[in-house]
Amino acid sequence: MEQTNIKLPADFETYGEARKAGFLRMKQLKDQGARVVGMFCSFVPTELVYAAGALPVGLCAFTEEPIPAAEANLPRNLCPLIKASYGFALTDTCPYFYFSDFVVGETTCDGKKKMFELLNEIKDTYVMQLPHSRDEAALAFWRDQIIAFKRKLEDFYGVTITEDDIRQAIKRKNRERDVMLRYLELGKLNPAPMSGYEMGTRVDAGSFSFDLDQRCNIIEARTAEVLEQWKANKDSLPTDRPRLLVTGCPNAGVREKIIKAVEELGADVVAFDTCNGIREKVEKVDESDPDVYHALAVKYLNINCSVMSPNDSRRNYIGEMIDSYAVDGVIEIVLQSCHTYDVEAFFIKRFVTQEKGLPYLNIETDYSQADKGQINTRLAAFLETI
Ligand code: BJ8
Repeated sequence: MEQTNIKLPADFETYGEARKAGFLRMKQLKDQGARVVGMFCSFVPTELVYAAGALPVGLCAFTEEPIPAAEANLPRNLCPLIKASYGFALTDTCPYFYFSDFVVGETTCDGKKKMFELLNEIKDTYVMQLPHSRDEAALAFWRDQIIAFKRKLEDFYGVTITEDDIRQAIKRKNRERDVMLRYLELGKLNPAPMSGYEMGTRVDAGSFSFDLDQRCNIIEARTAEVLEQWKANKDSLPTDRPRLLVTGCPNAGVREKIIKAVEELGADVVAFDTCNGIREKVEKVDESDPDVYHALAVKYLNINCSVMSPNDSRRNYIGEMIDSYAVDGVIEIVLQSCHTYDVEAFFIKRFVTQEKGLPYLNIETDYSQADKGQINTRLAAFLETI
C-alpha cells in the first residue's frame, strides 16, 4: 500500500491544543459578561441557548486524567466519557465547566442521566427528559421538553425568548450544519482529499471558537482550500488506500489510537457516522414550520443515536454513506460499558457484512493507552481483509 501524501496543514491544531487555546477566549468572554451554558450532547437544541443571548459550550469529556478521581464516586465499570465528564467537574479542571452558568444534561443513556444527579451537587444541572422512541407521543413530549428548556433559560437569565429570536437562531445553526456538511462531504472525493484525522479534529475543535459565524468562516475557508489543493494534485494522490467509514460512540478520546493509527497503517477515513460526523448535521431544522418548537422537536428526535429504540434510521444513513463515499470497510468504535452502541452493533455488523458485503471491525476501548498495541495489530489485520 502506498503511503499517503495527505499532509496536515501547518496551522493544524490537535483537539487538546484547540481546547487549551479556547480557555483564554472563554475567560475574556466571561469578563465581558457573556452568558455560557455547558452541555455534553447533540440532542440539546443549541438554538434556544443562542436565542437566550448565551453561548453553548461543549464540556471536557475526552481524556483519562480525571477518571481516577471520578471513580471515587462512580463505578469503575462505566463509560469513560461519563467518568471523564464528571471527573473534570469534580477536580475543577475543565475551565468550560467552571465558566458555565449552568449545565444542561439529557436522559440519553442510563449512566449519563444518573451521573447528572451527582453533577448537580457541583453545579446547577438542568436535565432534559429525552424520550427514546420517535412516535407521535414521544414527539409531543419532546416538544414540551424543548419549551420547558426555553423557560429554564428565560428564568435563569431573566430574559424573554421570542419565536423570532428562535427563528434567527435556527437560521444560523442551519447555516452551520450546511457548512459542516460540505466540509465532511469532501470525504466523498476519490482519492481522499484530506485525512479523516484532520477532518474529525477540526469539527470537534471548532466548538472552541465560540463565535458561530467565525467558526463557519474558518471551516468554509478550509473546505475551499482542500478542494483547490485536491483539484491541483488529485492525479498524484494514491488511489489504492482503503476508504473507511467510522461509526459508533464519540471518538475524540480515542482518535489518536484508532483513526490516526489506521491512517498511518495505510487507509483513509473518509466518512463519519458519529456526533462529530454527519449524524447531527444531515437533517436541518425546518425553517418553514409555523411551530418553531415542533420544528426543533422533529429535528432533534431524528438524531440517529443508539439511545433511540428502534433506530433503523442509523442503518439507512450508514448504507447511504457506504454508497456515496465509496466505502471499502467499516470500523465501529464502542466505548467500554456503552450498552446502547454495544448492543446495536449486532445490527450494524449484520447490515455492513451481509447487506453491503463489506468488512467490519468492532473496537471496544476506553481512554487509556493500555490497548494501543493490540488495537494497532487488529487494525493492520483488518486492512489485510480489504
Ligand atoms: S447523541 S452519541 S453525544 S448520547 S455517554 S451513549 S458513549 S455510555 S455520548 Fe452521545 Fe448524545 Fe448520542 Fe451523540 Fe454510550 Fe457513553 Fe452513554 Fe455516550
